[in-house]
Amino acid sequence: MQLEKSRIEEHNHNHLRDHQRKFDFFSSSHGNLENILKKLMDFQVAIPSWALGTGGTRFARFSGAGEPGSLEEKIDDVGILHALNQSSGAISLHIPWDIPENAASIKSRASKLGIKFDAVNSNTFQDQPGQKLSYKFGSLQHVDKSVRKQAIDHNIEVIKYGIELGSSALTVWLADGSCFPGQLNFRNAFQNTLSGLQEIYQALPNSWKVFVEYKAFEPNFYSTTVGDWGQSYLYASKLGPKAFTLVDLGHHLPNANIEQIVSLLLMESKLGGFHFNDSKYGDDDLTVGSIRPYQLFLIFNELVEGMDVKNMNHANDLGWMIDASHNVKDPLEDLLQSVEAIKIAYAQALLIDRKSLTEAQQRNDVAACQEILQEAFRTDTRSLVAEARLRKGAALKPLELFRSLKVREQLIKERGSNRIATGL
Ligand SMILES: [Mn+2]
Repeated sequence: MQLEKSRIEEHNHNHLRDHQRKFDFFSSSHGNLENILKKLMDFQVAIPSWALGTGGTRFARFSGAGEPGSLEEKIDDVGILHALNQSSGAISLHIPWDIPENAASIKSRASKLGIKFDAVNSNTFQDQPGQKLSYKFGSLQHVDKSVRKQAIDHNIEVIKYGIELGSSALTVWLADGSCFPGQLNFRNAFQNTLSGLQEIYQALPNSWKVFVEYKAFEPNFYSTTVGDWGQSYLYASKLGPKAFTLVDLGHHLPNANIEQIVSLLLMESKLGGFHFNDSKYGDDDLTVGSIRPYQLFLIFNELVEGMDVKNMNHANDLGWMIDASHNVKDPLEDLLQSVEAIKIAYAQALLIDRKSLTEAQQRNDVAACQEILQEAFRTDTRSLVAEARLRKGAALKPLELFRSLKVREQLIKERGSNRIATGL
């Protein structure tokens, strides 16, 4: 299904007076907002193809209904999100879950909906039906050269699919590691992984980037071969200028200072992109901003400051992606909430009084530093984010419109209640 423009206009018309009152009040205390509005309008967050269906845990998966059963339907779902918020203009595909059988037709379907292809993701963390060799004991780190070769070939194949779709980045997340002390020679595992990544790097087109994503633990519980940002940074540095670290918010040990990691990676020009999500205990893959919105704001504070120092384009110079799993919510509703949370935090970070903060830092005025940051964090930026949406022809209240148009009910009618999306 596709959303008719007139339904969005009707919805906005009904909410316009209320919105205008709130936005006028906001503007009256914030001066010229045109620059910030422009940045908010440009900022797009890629939707992961694997998050459009219901996720599960290792215990159970409780299917939703009307899930997308093909890559075409997944693109349609992102089209619905993008029509509602004009902030989800990209999709990040996972191979082999979303192999584009006919790249030209997939591309044109996406482009009609205003959707581009963000980073493509390889998968060597599970065995596929008919696969020759197993990844049970790792992929690029494996002691057996032929398993490593199979994993390298897969990544190169993923790049080829990405080229056909107009993507320009490859994300590599490896589950490689060990579950017990003594299982693995750490240095050999690192060297094997590095040499595999080097071969994959050789296959990257000039305009491409490769993102090396790290994760502290799980599915391996004793060691992970790309376990933290230091290890990812080491790989990315040894690989070369097209290699970067990818930060997934859920992939750290508890209480890690992610904003500091972000700041230093940016300083070294080695931050490639983001997987947004939120968590309470581990890699929970929850809705962005649902548990720790202050952390999200502090991360955006470092992003905005660090990108501005380097004159980077906020919208395009890093990869912005969601990586989440929706076990109990409607995936599309959850994704609307996540994109909204990202834009609220980004807007708050854009409002920080940088000059005063720098001056307060210089005089070691710790209380003032905190006041300045929290002044921005406690600002309700929802009307600002809504104004940016309105100007792009999106809905003032995306989630409300999603519900009042009965989008999910329509998708169930079209697709049935038993369709299960490909993915985890
Ligand atoms: Mn991730």
